[in-house]
Order: sequence, then structure tokens, then C-alpha cells
Amino acid sequence: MGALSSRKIKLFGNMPQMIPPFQPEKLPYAYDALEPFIDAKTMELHYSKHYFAYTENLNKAISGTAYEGKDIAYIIEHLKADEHAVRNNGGGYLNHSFFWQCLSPSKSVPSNVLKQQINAAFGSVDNFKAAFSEAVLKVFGSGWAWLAKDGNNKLFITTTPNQDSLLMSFADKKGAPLLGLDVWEHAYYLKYNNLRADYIKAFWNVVNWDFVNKNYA
Ligand code: MN3
Repeated sequence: MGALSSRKIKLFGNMPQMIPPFQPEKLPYAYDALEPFIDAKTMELHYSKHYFAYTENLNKAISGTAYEGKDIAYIIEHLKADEHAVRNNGGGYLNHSFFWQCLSPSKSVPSNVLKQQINAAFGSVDNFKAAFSEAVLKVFGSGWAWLAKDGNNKLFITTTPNQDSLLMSFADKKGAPLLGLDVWEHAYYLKYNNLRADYIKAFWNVVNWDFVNKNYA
């Protein structure tokens, strides 16, 4: 299996090229578009406060460093584990830019191609959802859950701590994300409090499978 590169695996195939100074990506729907599953207040704070802060702090963190002028894929792939400000804010910027597109008020379904891969890896779409949900429940503290593909296009579920990305060189399991879920309390606590399982259940109602399908293709 060759080294994964976001340039080769089209991770950003559906996203505009993100180069500094980084700007927040446009939210593809209104704050209240995902109600009642994700509430408007949470979306507004999440997007306009948390995401904007990651974006601004990433620009600050790379200012005057070797990362200045590099695109986000380069930064994510090259940053070192102890470069905390770039790691946290670069990951935060990338993960959220990706996450907004993983959600949609429009109903969609896994493509036949993706469904075949899900069946091969997990047995069925329902089994996949159960395994993904279990992974989300097991995230200790803040982090993310991912459906991803490896260098052989095989699907797997994994989680990352804090704002880490599967594309970071020190990730436990590297791969190309197809679908991500923010498991930070700021993503659900206003509406769901400590009931993370209810947040996950709601999430399945707003998954943008069209985006996931394109990420696999
Ligand atoms: Mn978040």
C-alpha cells in the first residue's frame, strides 16, 4: 500500500483548493436547515465561533513559519506532532471545512458502488451504522469519528483525538475520510446535553450521502 496523499486520493476533490490566508468555507445551508436534528443555535456557534477561531488561529500559527503560503493539504501532511498550534488549528480548520459538507437537509442514499463496499467491509449499511455509532460512543474526551478508505480503497471506521486528521503523518490509521462526525461536546451539548447516543441517532438523518459517494469515487 503506497503512502496516502490527499492530492492523489482526491480528498479535496469536492472542495475548493484551500490556500492561505485561510478563509472559512461557506456553510452550504442555513443555520436552521438541519433542525430538529441539529439545532440552529448549535450550528451558529459551531460555525461562526468555533470554526472561525480555528481559521483565524491557523493563519496566526503559520505566520512567519515554513508553512506560510502552503495549502492546507501540504500543512496537514507535513506538520509534526509537537507543533501544537498548527496541529490543533490546521486540523480544526480542515475537519470542519469537511464536516459542513457531510451534512445536508436533503435526503440522499449511499450509491450502489459505495453500498457494495460498505457491505464488503461491515456486512450491511445497518451494521456499518451500528459500528460507526459504537466508535462515536467510545471517543473519550474530544475527537472525531470517521468512515475512511485506505490505499486499497477498502473502507474502515476509526477515530482521532482532538482535531487530528487521518492525513497527519502520525495518525494511528491513515486514510482518506469519506464521512466525519464531530464528537466534541460543542457539536451537540446545547441540544443533547450528555446524551451522545441521541446526537448520533439524529446525525443519520442529515448525512449527505451524495458527498460521501463522491469522496469514495
Ligand atoms: Mn467542532
